[in-house]
Amino acid sequence: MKNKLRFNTITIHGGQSHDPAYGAVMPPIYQTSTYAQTTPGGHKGFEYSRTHNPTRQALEKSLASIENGKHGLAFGSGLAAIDAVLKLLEPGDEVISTNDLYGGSYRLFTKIFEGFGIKFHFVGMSDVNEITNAINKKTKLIWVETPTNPMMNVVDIKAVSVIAKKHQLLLAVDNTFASPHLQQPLNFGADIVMHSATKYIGGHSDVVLGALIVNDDNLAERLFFIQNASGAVCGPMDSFLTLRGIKTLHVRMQRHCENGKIIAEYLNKHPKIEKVYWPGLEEHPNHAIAKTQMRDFGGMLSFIPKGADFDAAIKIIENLKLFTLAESLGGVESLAGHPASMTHASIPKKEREKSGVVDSLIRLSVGIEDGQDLIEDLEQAIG
Ligand code: P1T
Repeated sequence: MKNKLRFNTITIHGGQSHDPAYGAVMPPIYQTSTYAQTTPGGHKGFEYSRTHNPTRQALEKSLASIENGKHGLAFGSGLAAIDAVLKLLEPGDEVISTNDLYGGSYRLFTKIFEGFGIKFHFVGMSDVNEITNAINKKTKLIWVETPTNPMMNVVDIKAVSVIAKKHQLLLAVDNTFASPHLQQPLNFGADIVMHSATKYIGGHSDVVLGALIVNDDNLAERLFFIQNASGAVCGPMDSFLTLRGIKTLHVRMQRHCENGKIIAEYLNKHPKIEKVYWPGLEEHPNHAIAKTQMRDFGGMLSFIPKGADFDAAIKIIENLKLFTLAESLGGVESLAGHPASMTHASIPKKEREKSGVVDSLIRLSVGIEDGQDLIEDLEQAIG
């Protein structure tokens, strides 16, 4: 057999082996907090489940393999994974982050880590010169989200990694919106890939979980130390559900992309729609980078109805029947959200609007239902 398997095989087999006890094909849910020892330290590699758990370990190996990385670490949520990355830093250090990013990441940066003496610069990364301009002697980390939540800006990971390497900075990429099916940031020179596996990786809206994937052994060791010392790990049941999700990631993503395309094109032609943000559209400002960096363009998009204000946008969302009004994204079912009052409400209005998150912006997570049914739902809701 070939050494290097292809992505559609890696999702199912990557890093996995049948359970040694009874040959179970799926890793069993090892619902245990601790493991018997014959003498202190006399154990089979597992001591205590905050440190290691066989189901979590199976997931971590799978996560590493789907990102083409060496080490995977799983956490209790995406934010817990981001929290672990920031704990690599010290008071006085500085971070350069995308200015359009998940509101919860912004809240963690500004409301928790700024209090511990870490400074954040939020810049538009479509122009990488903005990153270079913000670098100084205290800069330690570049935090990239691409595509961004919710404006769907695409950042050129390779170009940012050249800057990061030149200045000896860590580059972390939140790959939640793309999933490893669409892009593998380590291949473009990122040091850390982060996921809210709650989204496409889990894929069924039934689990909250976070992930980090790295290649460097020393960095992995520091992150494993933080994971164990801070303790924000995921449980065995959630690890199992996420592993099950990964096995169909490639198939789900294909359909998310197909449906994303037909809905983006439908909305883009609709006389009552002002603007559609989806990187697959030729007029998208980062379409050229998206085409080279991403395998396809995904199922996330945002749009602004013509002449709409806060109330008009909410009315459209409330009219939707197949799209469920809810936070989150990346599950098999379509969701609609209002970033200004939901996922991005923790960003001050002035800051939010600077990056385009206006009151009339609607965000869609396009699921894997029949695309025509989704279009008919949007048609009746827009009116
Ligand atoms: O929710 P959690 O698993 O902790 O992941 C946080 C997170 C991190 N990064 C990105 C890009 C995200 O979109 C999220 C979570 N986002 C939503 C809940 C949302 O509806 O946008």
